[in-house]
Amino acid sequence: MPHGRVPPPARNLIGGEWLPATSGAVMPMISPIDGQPFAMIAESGPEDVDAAVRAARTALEGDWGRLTAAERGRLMLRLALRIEDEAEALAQLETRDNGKPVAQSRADMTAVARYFEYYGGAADKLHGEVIPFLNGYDAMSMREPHGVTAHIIPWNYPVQIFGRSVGAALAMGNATVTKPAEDACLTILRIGELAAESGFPPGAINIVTGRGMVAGQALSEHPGVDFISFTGSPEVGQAIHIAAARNHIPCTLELGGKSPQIVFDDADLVAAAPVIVNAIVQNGGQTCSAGSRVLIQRGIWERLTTMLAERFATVEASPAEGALLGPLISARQKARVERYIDEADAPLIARGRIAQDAPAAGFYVAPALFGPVDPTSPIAQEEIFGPVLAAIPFDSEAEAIAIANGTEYGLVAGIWTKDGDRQARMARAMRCGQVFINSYGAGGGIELPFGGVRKSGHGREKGFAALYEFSRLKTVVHRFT
Ligand code: TAP
Repeated sequence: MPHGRVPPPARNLIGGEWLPATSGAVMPMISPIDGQPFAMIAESGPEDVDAAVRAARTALEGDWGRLTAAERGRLMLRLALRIEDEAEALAQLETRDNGKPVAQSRADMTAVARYFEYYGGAADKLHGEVIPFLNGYDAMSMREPHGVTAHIIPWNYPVQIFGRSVGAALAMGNATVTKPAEDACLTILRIGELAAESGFPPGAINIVTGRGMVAGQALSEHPGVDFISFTGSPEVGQAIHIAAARNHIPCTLELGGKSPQIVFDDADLVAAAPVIVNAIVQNGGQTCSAGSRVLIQRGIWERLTTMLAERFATVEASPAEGALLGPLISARQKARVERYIDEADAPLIARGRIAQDAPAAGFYVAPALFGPVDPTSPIAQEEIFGPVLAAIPFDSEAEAIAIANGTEYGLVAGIWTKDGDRQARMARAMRCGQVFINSYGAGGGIELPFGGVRKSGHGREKGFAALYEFSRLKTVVHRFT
């Protein structure tokens, strides 16, 4: 299988150089496809993180900081084209590293190129304002970068999350330090190589691999960091929030969800059923915005659950290129998902299969549809991060709203109804960051501001909104005579 050109063992990208961990420590990468080690990465410590933060600061004070917004944008557009040129090799590497089917890895490469294109094009479009003030004064606001931004990235969509977060930060002139997840980081390292080839000055993009508890924690606590972007679990998100508070710096937290798809009895079920299944099965359900609950109005319960069951039963967890469902990321994640399935306190409506040619040591889990599920039960409340869908019946609109908003999370909601008034009411009633009507955009939408409320986190990434997050406003008042 092609591996891209990451040299084994992969090294950290610090100040434009590829460096091993100062301690010399390395750690193995396990492929989810067959459970076998296939590469080594640097197991970095606080001293490596410190070197990366210093390199970012040096870049801000040097060549990177001196670039105009248009020049930054041009570099980003060049990187987008390099990613497109290398998309197939990157996708193959991502699949080996992360396990997702190649077709889904290809979509991720299209998305990361698009993030650099989108934010590269936006780099010189966000500017300050002149504010009407007193006679004899000019008052204006200007946008500035925070400085050194830290990006702590999970394993589920490594390059997409790298693109959306590092792309927006670079566009606004920040210098970045990324700590990818230890379970999937090789493709981010390869994009680091492409960035260097595209002409990014040393230190604008730094990448340090290693363990979250060591390298991730050192980065989040580093006093030289001015802003943290974190995507991952609520537990670690809370630790990041505390670390940011200790250093008095802002952060964005994107912490997952328990997103509902709400299907009313007038909905187009033929359109809804495949979208509902895809939204929980694609990427193995390891998507923060996965539609992991389906709320079904009682009059269509039988019809829709039958349609969903038919689709679920045909889904195979498989290493095939075009599979809808590949292996999960790790043995730990597989065990976690299987535990939820084994302990589910609801009837099993349908179960998919594991393909016969799936390697026995790979991390495959057959998808499961449960229902009717009590809205208070663990599989209706907790983020499983696997291909497990909880079907919950409801009678009235008010009940649907109460169930939909009745978890600690609030990231995305899908509303399926032809009634325009109900669409408008429901969109307003959802306590979350994104609402899709008669569609569902799990994972998509580069242009669409994205983020949550409560346990799903706060701050917005994607779209133009991210540029506001990754910059700060300065007011300048100029008295003249
Ligand atoms: P996390 O532990 O939250 O990992 C996310 C990122 O944070 C990784 O880069 C991780 O590095 C790093 N990290 C871990 N501990 C850290 C610390 N103390 N300080 C700073 N950074 C730290 O997620 P996970 O263990 O991979 O997955 C656990 C559960 O979290 C999943 O089952 C799922 O429910 C949820 N999750 C949600 C999302 C999204 S998109 N919302 C993504 C992933 C997981 P290492 O990987 O090297 O430890």
